[in-house]
Amino acid sequence: MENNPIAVSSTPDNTLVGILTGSPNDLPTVVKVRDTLTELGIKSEIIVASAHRTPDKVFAYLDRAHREGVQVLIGCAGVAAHLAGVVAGHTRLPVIGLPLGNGPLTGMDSLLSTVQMPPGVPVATVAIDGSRNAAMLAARILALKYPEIDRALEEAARRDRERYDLTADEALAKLSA
Ligand code: C2R
Repeated sequence: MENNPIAVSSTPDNTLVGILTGSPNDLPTVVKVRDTLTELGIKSEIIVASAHRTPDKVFAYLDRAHREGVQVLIGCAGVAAHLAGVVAGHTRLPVIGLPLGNGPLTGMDSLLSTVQMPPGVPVATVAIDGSRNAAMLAARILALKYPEIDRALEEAARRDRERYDLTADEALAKLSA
């Protein structure tokens, strides 16, 4: 990059998004958040920690995240999903909640326990298992500061719109390919 001033990145090298999740069993859904952030050129990290089972690990991570300049936090959890809310109570960074649908109530429990926060402690809650939107919302917040992320979002939206330029038969052929 040093040889090419045009390619100088406006995005810092450090991790910008911390993704906390309540159990290793959540990881198949939660890695999709990281995948989308990576697709947009955003560095993130996943921490498996539970507000119920390992609160000390949650708080230790939040201390480190603050020190290391993480700017957006995403809390993912199923069933009695208190993780994102507890995180929001311990930081002034923006917190996004991703309710997971892996429990016996298929996510209505996690949705309500993530979204129904008391006034003053907001958690921006996305849909049940809405891993892509959790990442997209984090990216939109970061795009206010980093033009490169804004451009990546613009490009992702352009690619998404391309699907609508196909005829129905072309789209069908693509679906069955
Ligand atoms: P196990 O599969 O490990 O028994 O966990 C996890 O996110 C998981 O979806 C079952 C579910 O419990 C959730 N969990 C929470 C929290 N910690 C774990 N909701 C929390 O702190 O909110």
